[in-house]
Amino acid sequence: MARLIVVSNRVPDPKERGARAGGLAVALADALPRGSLWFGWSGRRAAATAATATLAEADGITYATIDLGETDYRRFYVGFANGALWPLLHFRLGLMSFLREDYEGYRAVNRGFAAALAPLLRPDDLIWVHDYHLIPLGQELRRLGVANRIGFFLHVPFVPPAILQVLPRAGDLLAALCACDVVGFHTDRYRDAFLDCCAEWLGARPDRQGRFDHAGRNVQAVVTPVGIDAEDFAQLAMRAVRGVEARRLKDSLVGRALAIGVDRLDYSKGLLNRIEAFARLLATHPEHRRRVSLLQVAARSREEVDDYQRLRRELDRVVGDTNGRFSEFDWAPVRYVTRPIRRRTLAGFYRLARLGVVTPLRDGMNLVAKEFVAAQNPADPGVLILSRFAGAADAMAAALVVNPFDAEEVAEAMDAALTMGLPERQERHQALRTEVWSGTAAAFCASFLQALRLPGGGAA
Ligand code: GDG
Repeated sequence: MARLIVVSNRVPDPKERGARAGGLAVALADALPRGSLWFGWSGRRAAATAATATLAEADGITYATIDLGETDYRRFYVGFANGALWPLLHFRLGLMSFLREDYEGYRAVNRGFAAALAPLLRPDDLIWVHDYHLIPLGQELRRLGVANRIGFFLHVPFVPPAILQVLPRAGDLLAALCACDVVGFHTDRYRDAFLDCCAEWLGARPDRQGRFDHAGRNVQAVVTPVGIDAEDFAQLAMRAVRGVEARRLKDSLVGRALAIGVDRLDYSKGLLNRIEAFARLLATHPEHRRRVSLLQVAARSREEVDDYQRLRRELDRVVGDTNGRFSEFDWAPVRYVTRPIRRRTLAGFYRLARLGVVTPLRDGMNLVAKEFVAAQNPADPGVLILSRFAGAADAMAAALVVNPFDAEEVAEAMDAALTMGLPERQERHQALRTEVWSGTAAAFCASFLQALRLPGGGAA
């Protein structure tokens, strides 16, 4: 078996496993084969970006990390990746800011990553690059003479040409991505948008398998949706619901229903719209007052980016307004937690919840939707409300699928969920469960790697 090299912006600290919020780390940690090497940023900042990686071993995986210099960190990570690409790929053009020096910094860090990774490679390694921070990495590796198979998976949505054209240098980035052999997406829609962009900028003429030639290479665009280790998470939830934290939460509810939201504190997750929809529920359906509490876990994220600080202030205000408006001396509608919670504890909280509220304005996939389903008790399951703009909605039609921009529609879905009878809850849960148990993290890795291993074959 060829060795697998995974490259992602952040490499998790193996000692912190399960402590940090973030979908990519969760999906990969669940599925990496022993013997793999995981390369990327350590999460630490230094005076200058390290030229060589520091190696560490844990559980049969080698972690190779480099520290980032302050200027590179600001231009690459804060500036271009999270100030330009993230908003663009989530359809938030008004939040996108582009500076040439940030773009140059982004390209420079990708060059530096390639230079630090190349000496660690063996000729038959399979290289799997992850996410929008590292779009040009494949091209930089090729420039250093790396001839290995290289795959790239995008964890966020891909946008149609009318949106991508707003980004200066979009054509260069697309061409750079096409130095990879396989480019993977969560859904057909993202892959089709990518192929449309390649047709428009690069003149690509893809076949029905998403294959086309560019600059003397053959590239294949595949759809391989991310999932979770569902059985493992279900077991975790079953144990955790009997633990101290879940019992404390249950006691504090004194028989009221629990609605739960779990997200990084990010404007793509629709947190403001969600709180407003919950306020709408309480205003238009007063029978739910005192009968339900929304626990919103919003783990702080990317606090160095101004838009994230603004969102946090705005969320503080909207939660305060809602609680001020509806609270009574012994009940508050919204419980709002910005400290990260341990994964195991979260699993128990999901299982206690009658309602899972997953309403991003845009989301590549959204693993919380899958975790919520996996954690439920099939005999008495909670109901999932899911945004149609999450990639997860493509295969989870048995959820209550909503448009998160329509507060009334979301409030009505909350009412429907809170009043839904057991047979309908069970029927919907069974359908969702089948989906979550088949689309696991292991299945994701296997289908992407199958495409990467087999020139001319693989997933479509
Ligand atoms: C990107 C894409 C795609 C959240 N708060 C806490 C916590 N979390 C965990 C959740 C879940 C993960 O973080 C979040 O995953 P998502 O998929 O919802 O979102 P992103 O971080 O934006 O991930 C996304 C994903 O990549 C994979 O491809 O699905 O669309 O944006 O696992 O449970 N975990 C802990 N404490 C928290 O407070 N321990």
